[in-house]
Amino acid sequence: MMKLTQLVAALVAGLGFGAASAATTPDYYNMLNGNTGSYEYWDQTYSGAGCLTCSNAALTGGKGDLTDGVIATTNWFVAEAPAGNGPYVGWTLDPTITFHWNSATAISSVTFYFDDANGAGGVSSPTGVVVDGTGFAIADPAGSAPFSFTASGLSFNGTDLVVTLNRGNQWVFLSEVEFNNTAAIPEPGTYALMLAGLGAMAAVARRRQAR
Ligand SMILES: [Ca+2]
Ligand SMILES: [Ca+2]
Ligand SMILES: [Ca+2]
Repeated sequence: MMKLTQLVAALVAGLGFGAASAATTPDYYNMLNGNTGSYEYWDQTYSGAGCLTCSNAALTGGKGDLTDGVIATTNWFVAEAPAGNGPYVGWTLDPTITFHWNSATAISSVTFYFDDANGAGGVSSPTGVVVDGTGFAIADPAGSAPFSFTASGLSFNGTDLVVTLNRGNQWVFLSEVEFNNTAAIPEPGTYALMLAGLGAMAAVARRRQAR
């Protein structure tokens, strides 16, 4: 039988002290490739199937610019010049992206990293995103710098998270998408109750041993 000290240790470990938020990365994402403009705003490092140098080609089963950890810090006309193989994927349609996990995954928030550019070259912040069927409006930030938007309060738990970006201009430019799950951490009062319960169990166990 498990000793009481081991039981307490196991319970404390199971509660996950300090683990308030967990990032998760999808196993792959499916979408239509970006477009050609002054340069080529494709997802050229994409690891799956599809034409990496064709505008709006179906890309399936891989990962690339959107989940490589590289977040653009300058506008498209700086980050993409002159080759167009930079950190962004840029579209002249409202892209729908399906992010896939091989096993069911809980997600409570999704953060998008967009360019703003205030209309330079037809690139502006999007008017909103739809995440797992829920619409989120995005206000055009003051200034023209790249920015992030977090869709929070989600209760997704599954393998395929569908996202649609709604353009505010001719183009939408996206460089990264991050996924997080904020675990439900018991409040301190819960711990106190549990410890009191364990204390009572220990007292009972001691009494039984004494008999
Ligand atoms: Ca990236
Ligand atoms: Ca790119
Ligand atoms: Ca702006």
